[in-house]
Amino acid sequence: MASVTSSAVAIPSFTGLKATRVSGGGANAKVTVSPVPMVGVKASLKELGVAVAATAASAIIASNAMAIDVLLGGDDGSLAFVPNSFSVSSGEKIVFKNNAGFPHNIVFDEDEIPSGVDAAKISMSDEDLLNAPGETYSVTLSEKGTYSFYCSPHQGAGMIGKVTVN
Ligand SMILES: [Cu+2]
Repeated sequence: MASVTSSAVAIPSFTGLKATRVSGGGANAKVTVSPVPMVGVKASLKELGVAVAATAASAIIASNAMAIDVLLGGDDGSLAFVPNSFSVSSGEKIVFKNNAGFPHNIVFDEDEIPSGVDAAKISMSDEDLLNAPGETYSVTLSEKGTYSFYCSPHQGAGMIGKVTVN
C-alpha cells in the first residue's frame, strides 16, 4: 500500500520534469528530446495503472464477504457440494470449484427457485461439465429466496444443494 502511495506522489514530478525539458529546449531540441521523457511518463503512468488496479482487486478481496466458494466433491471423496446448504446476500458471487470426484456440473431445479427466475440462465447445461481440477463455475443470484440445485451426473448419489439468497 505504501509503495502505491509513493508512486502516486511521483507522477506530478514526472510531469513537471517533462514540462521543464520541453520549454527549456530550442525548437529543434523539442522535437528530438521530448519523445524520450514522453516514453518515461507513459511508462510510469502505465505502471501506476497496474499498481492501482492490483490494489483495487486486493482491496475487494480483503474487505469482502461478497463471494462464497463451494467445493465440488469433498476431500474425503464424497460426491457432494461442500457446503451443501448456505446463505448468500443478493448479488453475492457464488463460485463452484471442482475439487474431487469430477466431472460435476451445477443445475438449478426449475421447480425449486423463486418464481420469475429462469433456471436455464443460472445453470450450466446438462451436457456441460467441469472436468479439470480447480475449474470453476460462478453465478450471482439477485432474486431473494431459496434455490435448489444439483449435479446432474451425481444427483442420484445425493449431490444436491440449497442456497438461500437474503
Ligand atoms: Cu457431481
